[in-house]
Amino acid sequence: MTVEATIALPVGTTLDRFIMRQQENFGYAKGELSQLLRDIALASKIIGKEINRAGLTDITGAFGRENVQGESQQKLDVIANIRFKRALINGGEVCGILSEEEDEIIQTNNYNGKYVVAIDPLDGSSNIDVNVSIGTIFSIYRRVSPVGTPAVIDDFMQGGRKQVAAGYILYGSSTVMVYTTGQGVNCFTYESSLGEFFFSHADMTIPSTGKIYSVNDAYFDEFAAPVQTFVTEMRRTKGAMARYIGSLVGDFHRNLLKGGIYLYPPTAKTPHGKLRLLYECYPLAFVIEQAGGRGYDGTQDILDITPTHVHQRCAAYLGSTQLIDELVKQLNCEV
Ligand code: P6P
Repeated sequence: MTVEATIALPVGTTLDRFIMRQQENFGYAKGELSQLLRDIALASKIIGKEINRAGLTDITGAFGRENVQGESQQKLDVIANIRFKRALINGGEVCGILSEEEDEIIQTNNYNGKYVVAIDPLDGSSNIDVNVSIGTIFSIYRRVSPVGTPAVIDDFMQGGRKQVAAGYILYGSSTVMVYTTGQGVNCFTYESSLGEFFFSHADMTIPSTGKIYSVNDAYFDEFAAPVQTFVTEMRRTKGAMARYIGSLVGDFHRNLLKGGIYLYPPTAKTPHGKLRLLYECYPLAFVIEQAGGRGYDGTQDILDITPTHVHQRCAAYLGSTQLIDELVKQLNCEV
């Protein structure tokens, strides 16, 4: 290493520089998707700052309204929704947004925007008040409606395999942005003193198996017998670890790094599953497949599900390929 490098260590590759370099791999790219990813990163920096100060400002707790899911909105759910909408509207690349927090698709009036975004602005927000990691999940499609017109529902209903990019931001012990454009999965860690995301994990790959299983044990008796058998087998695995923090992005990210499986099976309260297809399961299934894992809904790969409603839910099993394959075997032998 040269003297210069030892006395002035390189700080690393910023997200912006990485995106620009990746853009060169897309012949047709004119920078719109790059700008869109930067817009998402900008909003996440602002949200991350507000989350980290939540205890000092009056933005914890319930907002006093329910969202389209009938769930009590936390104040930070509303703030995150506003921040991401504003960043995407002002960025100009997006003609429409589907947000977990709003019933209808949001028209940005950027009729020339070539993309639409489906987003869960802040997932797991009930954990904010107890300082547990939370996250943003996003999914990006090229629009199918004509440029120069408003976004339409069909722009969002193309199916998981039509996503052009997807990922998440995890506001945890550090803030990381993980995303894929179909060329593998890369992770960027936020350096708040510089206000930049820096390239920290290249080409993330989930171990082909693992000992971690993430499921809400309180619902065990409501799970279908094959799922109960799978969980019981996991419990008996030597070195098995039950890890469930009630925050999807946190559980997903840990399992992506260490190997394991996240399960949200149908329950009595959520017979079709709890997680939402368009802005939770599709994007995370895209990431996990790109990282060499698998996302399954109990009958098919999540990315192959044909969407029927923008806020529809699905059962979700996300993780290491060998664990999902074992679960599939259990489910099929039930049939
Ligand atoms: P339960 C948060 O509401 C969420 O959507 C995910 O972040 C989390 O994994 C799951 O629900 C927790 O649900 O029913 O176990 O509390």
